Amino acid sequence: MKLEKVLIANRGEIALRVLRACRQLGLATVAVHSTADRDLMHVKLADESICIGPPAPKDSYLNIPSIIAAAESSGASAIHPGYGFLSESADFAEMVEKSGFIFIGPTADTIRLMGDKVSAKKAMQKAGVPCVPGSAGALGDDIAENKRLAAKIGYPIIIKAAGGGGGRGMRVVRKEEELEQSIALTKREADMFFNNPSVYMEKFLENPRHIEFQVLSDGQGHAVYLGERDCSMQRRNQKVLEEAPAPFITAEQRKAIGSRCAKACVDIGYRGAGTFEFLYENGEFYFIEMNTRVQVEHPVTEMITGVDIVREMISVCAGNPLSVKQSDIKVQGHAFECRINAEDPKTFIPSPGTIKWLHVPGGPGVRWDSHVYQGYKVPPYYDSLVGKLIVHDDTRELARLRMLEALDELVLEGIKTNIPLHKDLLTDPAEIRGGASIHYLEKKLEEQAEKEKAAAAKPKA
Ligand code: MV4
Repeated sequence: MKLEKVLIANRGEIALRVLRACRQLGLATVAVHSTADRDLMHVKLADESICIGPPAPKDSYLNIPSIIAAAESSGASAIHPGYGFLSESADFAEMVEKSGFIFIGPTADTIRLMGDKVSAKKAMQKAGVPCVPGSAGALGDDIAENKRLAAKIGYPIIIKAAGGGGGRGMRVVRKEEELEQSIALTKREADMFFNNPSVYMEKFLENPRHIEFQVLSDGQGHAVYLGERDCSMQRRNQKVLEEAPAPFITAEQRKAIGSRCAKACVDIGYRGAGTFEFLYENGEFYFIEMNTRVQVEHPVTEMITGVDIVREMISVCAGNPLSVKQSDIKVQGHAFECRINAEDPKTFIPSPGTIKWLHVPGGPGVRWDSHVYQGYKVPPYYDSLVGKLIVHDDTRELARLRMLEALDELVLEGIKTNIPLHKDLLTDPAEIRGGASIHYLEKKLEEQAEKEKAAAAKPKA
């Protein structure tokens, strides 16, 4: 089928990012939006727009029949799901394809394979991607057998839901006495949350970094890796600051892991943009999950490789072969991304409202991916991301300094933002060094809260 018109089944900055890529490819665009999102920038810019329901995501951005109906009535030929919402719903992808539209992402079967973390791990192991040591598949009911397995792996271990991912449905077990209970509890939660009681076991890594590899694959036998990102700076599974390349990862490591990820894509007939998530500890990479969508933090990879990931994912899903080959791809310089959220920088409580004043930084190597404008009212119904500030420079230190300058120039008034948190983080000795673990930010925030409590309790001299 020829691709002429794309329906964008998302909102906010990613909807605008997809619209820009469509424009560049000469494709017409259809924006679908909730009643709370009539004023979104991409709705104004799209060739057509259709209201698909009330503010609650389940009634609009997660409403499959409404979205398919909008595609029908607008004559769109493809649907781009963005990230979040329906982007990793195999049922949605299947419905889209069965209704005669192109799903801009992998096939429903691939999404299903990767959505089940047990089958994903098996597929990746088979393709030669290094995985966390653990159970060969889902755990059975034989307690003695599970105890033997845990002893062999070595405590601490972690029990994870096969249907989980992104940090939900996991439990760390530190001694054998707790194993039986922990498996039972995790199974019950998994059944409730994911409608799938299946769980598996892994060695628990105490202090890893989160490093992920970006891939692009055309489903016609070609795949490339675009290097890696370090996303270790996170709080409650929400990434805060990302960078590419990952500090202290060598070109040899990049090639060794990246080429295995690309090969795995060819093996499973992967189509579109994808991310292989790894934990990195003591110099070793351990695969944990694959994300089958475009990710929030894709711009840092675009900055260091010069590849337009969103344009390329649309192109390959339209049936074109990859426009880049591995030898074209060079990692150049260093990039950071700060996620700018409408939230209190200390309590993290969301801060929706009207943006009264906006000034965006600029200059060489500065990029602002955002849908917001002066006078725009951030609605309370969705996640609090209002923009992504991305910088690129020749070295990590120059990029860090460039980000600090850009953060100083960025003005967003009328709502609270986490800009102060970013300024603090980018001057933190551990961030200056690079390579902090996934627990660093939460520990730092805890220590800061302790100090403030102590200071408040102390009577003034
Ligand atoms: C782990 C782990 C330690 N050991 N698996 C959390 C999110 C989900 N994607 C996987 N997660 C983890 N899996 C083993 N075997 C620690 C985490 C983890 C984590 C991983 C990435 C980014 C942030 C995290 C925060 C807490 C725990």
